[in-house]
Amino acid sequence: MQVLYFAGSIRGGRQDSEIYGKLIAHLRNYGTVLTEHVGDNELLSQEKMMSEQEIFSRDMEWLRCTDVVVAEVSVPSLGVGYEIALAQTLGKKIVCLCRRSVGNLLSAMIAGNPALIIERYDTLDEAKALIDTHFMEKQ
Ligand code: 6K6
Repeated sequence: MQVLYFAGSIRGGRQDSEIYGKLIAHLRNYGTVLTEHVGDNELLSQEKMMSEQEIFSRDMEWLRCTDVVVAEVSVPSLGVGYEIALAQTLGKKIVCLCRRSVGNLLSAMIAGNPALIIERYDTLDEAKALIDTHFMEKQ
C-alpha cells in the first residue's frame, strides 16, 4: 500500500470540503491517506488544538514520507500551492485535480508546470475514474 497526501484548500476557502472528503474516501482504496482532516471538518477542528508551527512541521514531515500527492486545486490556496512546490522539489509524483469550470483561472504556476499531472473533471465520478487510472497503472 502506498502513502498518499491529499492537499485541498483550508484557509483558501472550504466550499469544496465535501468533494475533498469523497475523493479521500476513494483514495483509501489505494493506500493510507495521511491528511484525512482536509476532507473532514470535524477532524479539522481538532487541528485547532495544534499551533500553526506544529501543523507546518507535521505536514512538511508527512510530505517527505509520501509516495504520491493528490491536490484538488479548484479553490486557490496558498498552502496547497506551497505543498505542491515542496513535493516537486522532493521528487514526488503529483496529480492535480481541477474542475473544468475553473477554466483558465487555474494559476499558470500550476497549469503551466510540466512536472505536474493536471487532470480536469466535471463530475465526482469522473474525478474518481481519473484517480483509478493513475493508481492502477502504479500497481
Ligand atoms: C483548523 C481549522 C482551520 O485551520 C485549521 C488547522 N490548519 C491546518 N491543519 C492541517 N493542515 C493544514 C492546515 N492549514 C493548512 N494545512 C495544509 O495546507 C493542508 O495540508 C492543506 O492541503 C493546505 C491548505 O492550505 P490553506 O492555505 O488553504 O490553509
